[in-house]
Amino acid sequence: KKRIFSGVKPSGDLTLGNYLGAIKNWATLQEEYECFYSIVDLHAITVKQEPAELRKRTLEILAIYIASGIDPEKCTLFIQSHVPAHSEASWLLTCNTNMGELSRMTQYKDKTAKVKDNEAIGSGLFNYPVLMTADILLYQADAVPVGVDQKQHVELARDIAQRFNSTYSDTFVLPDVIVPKEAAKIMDLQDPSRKMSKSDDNPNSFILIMDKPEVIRKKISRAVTDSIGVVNYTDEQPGVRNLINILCALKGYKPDEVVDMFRGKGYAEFKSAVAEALVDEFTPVQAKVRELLSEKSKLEEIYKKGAERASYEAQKTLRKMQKKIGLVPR
Ligand code: AQP
Repeated sequence: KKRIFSGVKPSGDLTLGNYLGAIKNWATLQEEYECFYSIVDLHAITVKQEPAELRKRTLEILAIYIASGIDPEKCTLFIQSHVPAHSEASWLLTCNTNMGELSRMTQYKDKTAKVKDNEAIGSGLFNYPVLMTADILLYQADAVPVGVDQKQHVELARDIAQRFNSTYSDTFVLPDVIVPKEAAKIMDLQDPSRKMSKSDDNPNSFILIMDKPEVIRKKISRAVTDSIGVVNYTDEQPGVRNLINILCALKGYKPDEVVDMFRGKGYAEFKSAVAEALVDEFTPVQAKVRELLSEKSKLEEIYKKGAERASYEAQKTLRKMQKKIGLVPR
């Protein structure tokens, strides 16, 4: 079986973007691949986190993975910081990465665009893609399923792997990207030119996986559309197009089918169909999350077993890296 690695960072409560762009797709892939899925807490701390919140959220995300259909018997589920090889490999790779290539990463540019002063930008944010490279390469992943926003980081991981291989001899598998079709990029409900992000300040801009039905309905009814008033799938109507994408990803429709379904109908009716599709999708997930969180020892067993299995694979690769670089074996 080919292998995949992916993760979500617990930097906020998970959104519909994380669900459709990542987690839902991961559940499908587990049948075909050997999967390593992580909660990448070391990535979350590239920006300030409230410690108690971070701890709580990390476990909630593990519960969300399982409630969304990811089977801990089939996949290795683990918390990134439980496998120290990630931090160690990250340093070894940092020393094989240039400032130039990191400066070109659009996520870094986006996240720092509004910050005028270099003193206010954490260096972790700059080095983030190197840690992500370590995550991927340690497991010799053949592929990495991510939303389009993360594609550039996976390409960088591939470049770094290639460079390491040619400097020190063949060490890493070169990872490919797997991007889901309809849900590659879910946009912000208030500004459909931006992607939906869990760390956005305005809660109306995103739907959370754990949002209550009435909150989901309210947020969708407030989603920005346009004054054209016709449900169409075009660049001129990015808000409507985003809602069509969401409906398609949830219900398996094609965009044209949705356009046909809502011909002659208003936005209110269309939005209410989107909201109900979301409520139908998330209600059972939320119930399962609550059940899992009430049995903490079960979750603990899952992440401990996961860390053990992940460590075994990660250590193998780390030892190879250390040896090739010239570090004396213990
Ligand atoms: N809007 C999105 N549409 C599709 N996929 C998305 N992903 C994130 N947002 C969307 C995918 O979710 C996975 C986990 O992402 P992450 O948590 O590691 O980081 P991110 O991409 O930076 O996600 P956020 O929600 O935007 O977090 P913040 O706001 O903290 O930076 C990835 O596969 C990503 O593609």
